[in-house]
Amino acid sequence: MPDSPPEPAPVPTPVVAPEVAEALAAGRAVVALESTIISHGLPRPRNLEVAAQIEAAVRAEGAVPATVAVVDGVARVGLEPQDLETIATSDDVAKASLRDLAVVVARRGHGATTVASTAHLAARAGIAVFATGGLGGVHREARTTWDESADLDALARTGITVVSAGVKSILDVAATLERLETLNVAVVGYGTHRFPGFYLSDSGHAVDWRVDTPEEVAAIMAARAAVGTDDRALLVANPLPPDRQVDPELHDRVLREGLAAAEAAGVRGKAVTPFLLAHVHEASGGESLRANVEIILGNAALAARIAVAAAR
Ligand code: PSU
Ligand code: MN
Repeated sequence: MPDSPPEPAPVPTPVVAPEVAEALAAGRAVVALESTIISHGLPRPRNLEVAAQIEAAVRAEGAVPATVAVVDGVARVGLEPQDLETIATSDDVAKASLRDLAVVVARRGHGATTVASTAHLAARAGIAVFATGGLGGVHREARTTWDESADLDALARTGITVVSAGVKSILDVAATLERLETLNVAVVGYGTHRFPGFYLSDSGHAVDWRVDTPEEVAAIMAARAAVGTDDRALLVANPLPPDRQVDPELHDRVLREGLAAAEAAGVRGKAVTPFLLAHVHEASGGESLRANVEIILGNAALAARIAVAAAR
């Protein structure tokens, strides 16, 4: 008998951490968290510290955190401390948007999930609420580069409530809001009628709906299920308080320089966002990093309060 070729190892299926699975089964509050902000969005070694603080902020409001990432080829919803450390410190962590997930899993690699892939894996696990810093969206110059974040497509087809401080100000905010409207992704401002500008409390654009309590968001979530529009995302836009935003003058200068530097360096594709964020963090002398951390911690806490209200 000729030797038959070795059986390929089975593909590892996504793993929901026991604590997260138990909370979901009991109907308790869970908040999903992305990991690209940890691996590609924040500088080391601060990133690992912040990753732990984000989870703590969720717990402090009575919800269970579920950070999402691919570790050694296993898509995980809920990470152990050593997994979080791998994503924060390893040099071979791919930025894994939705289309990259299967490649990273098949290769048994590490992947940090973006808003798109985090929302996808979290919703599949039955998680209703997700916190991030800022969403991807339509880039400036998209008319010539066609650079529009895959986050938008994922939000249009994933039933999850996402808390963010708007979209990053490196983007074309007006165009992104138009795309969200086209894609039927609902946007509500938390405590405001203005769409936040990530580092800035106000992007200069309005939103149609304002909510003021987690209970109001939970009521909208229930109504979405009732009318059948819960097959796509609900976006809760949560601004930094005005006295915590980055000085608008510093913000505009640093951003202008960053866009010029990206253009000069020929940065393309999924490298654009990490490049611009790193430039802004460096050029603002830590001020944007301070704001970025406050944004994500504030969003994690609000997401937890919404998840708690929705679980009642
Ligand atoms: N917000 C941040 N830092 C980040 C990101 C968002 O403050 O690093 C990440 C998110 O994971 C988001 C991704 O999904 O950037 C968007 O990347 P792109 O523009 O390549 O789609
Ligand atoms: Mn892009």
